[in-house]
Amino acid sequence: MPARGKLIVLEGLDKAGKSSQCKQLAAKLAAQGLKVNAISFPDRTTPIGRMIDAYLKGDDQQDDHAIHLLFSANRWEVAAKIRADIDAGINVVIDRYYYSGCVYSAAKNSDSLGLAWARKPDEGLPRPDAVIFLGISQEEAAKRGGWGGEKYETKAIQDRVRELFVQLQSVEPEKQDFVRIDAGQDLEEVAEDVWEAVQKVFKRVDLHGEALRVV
Ligand code: 2DT
Ligand code: MG
Repeated sequence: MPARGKLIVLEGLDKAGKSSQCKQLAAKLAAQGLKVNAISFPDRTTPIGRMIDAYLKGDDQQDDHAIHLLFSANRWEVAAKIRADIDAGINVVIDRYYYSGCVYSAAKNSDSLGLAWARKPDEGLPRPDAVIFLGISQEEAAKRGGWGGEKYETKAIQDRVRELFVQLQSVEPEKQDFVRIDAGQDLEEVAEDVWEAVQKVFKRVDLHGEALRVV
């Protein structure tokens, strides 16, 4: 029986280089003759994704809880496809997942929307075999130039997101899943570290015949 696909997530703040690392990782896996499907959240192309896009661009307003649930629903609408891919031996590389979902919502500091509440709607989603966290210092992020004009692209939110990512990674099960990489290095060095981490995950999962878990 062929090995199942692996579920690898890349996470981090804006400007950490997630999208380009995801692309490179998917290309490297494909170059090894492995099947790979690269996706990103939010997926702005679905009807729910279009509502999220309008919210992020400031064209529409949403209650903090309501938009949070839309981000989660945007993952649930592809959850079955992710699971089917993994079962079929296709590796899935994801740019942002429910970790961004938790920290960006909780960064709004609403009393009724903490990390624990934020995590609930995502419980039951396919759990990644590893989450590669591209960590970048404030100074390095600042060097990479300004953010765009979207909803969370302000210093106050980014600072809070940074703190909350640390909090989220300090408790199980997230603690177990996160692999931290210094994304302040040259792109090539970051790509090498990502590749090394991913190879370890492949070995671990295949060696123990680990099944895909749930969040
Ligand atoms: P991109 O810049 O990667 O397109 O993300 N976000 C993302 C949330 O608030 N909740 C989520 O569940 C996800 C996946 C992070 C757009 C912004 O959307 C935020 C940045
Ligand atoms: Mg962004």
